[in-house]
Amino acid sequence: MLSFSAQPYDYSLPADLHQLALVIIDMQRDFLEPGGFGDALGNDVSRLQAIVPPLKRLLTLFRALRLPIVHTLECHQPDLSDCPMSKRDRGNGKLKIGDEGPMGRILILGEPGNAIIPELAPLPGEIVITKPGKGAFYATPLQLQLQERGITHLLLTGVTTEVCVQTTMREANDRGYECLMVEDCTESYFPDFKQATLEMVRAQGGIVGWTTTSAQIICTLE
Ligand code: C5J
Repeated sequence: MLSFSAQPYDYSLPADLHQLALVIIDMQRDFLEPGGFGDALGNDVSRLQAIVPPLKRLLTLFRALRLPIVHTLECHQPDLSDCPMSKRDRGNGKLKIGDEGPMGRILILGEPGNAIIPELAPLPGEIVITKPGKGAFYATPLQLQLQERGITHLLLTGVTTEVCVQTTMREANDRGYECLMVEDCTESYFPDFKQATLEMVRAQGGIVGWTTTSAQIICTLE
């Protein structure tokens, strides 16, 4: 069985690598570009760009090896029927979910700003999950899609580390998946929150799972 160095201890890959999926959370213009949801909440969105090159390398390797890939998008229906008022009303920004912004309506499915950034755009055959919440299992068919493919191991990447990535990882951990967060392929608007999340995940013998770098994964799988 293949394994590689991770924290808090080595991560073992499944005997059949097709049981391992790369999960890319919310790499959308809404979070990475000025004028989107992240910007409307008052964040410096430029920080998130740093993870695009290593994440692209990991994605390219998964594509070359024909291993499962999951993309998620945080989004709402145009009529906001899946957006709790508590979520829409939260915050003091000028623009709220559903309002017209420079890239179209904020966090609305199908709007230009809601799309995944072009560098990481999904290809046909890759799983794409649209989700109204922070966790990718809440109100989505993700678990069914993973079960249908026999997927047991998940590499968690994307943005933001302590919100949608960590929430999804905790949901997956409770459902029995062997989860690993890829340190240089996830980012937060708040560096301290990212660091704290990595430490939380791997504390207590890996209470939520493992963390490691994309280099460890790539040199094991290549
Ligand atoms: C947020 C996310 N931060 N993708 N969403 O609202 O982390």
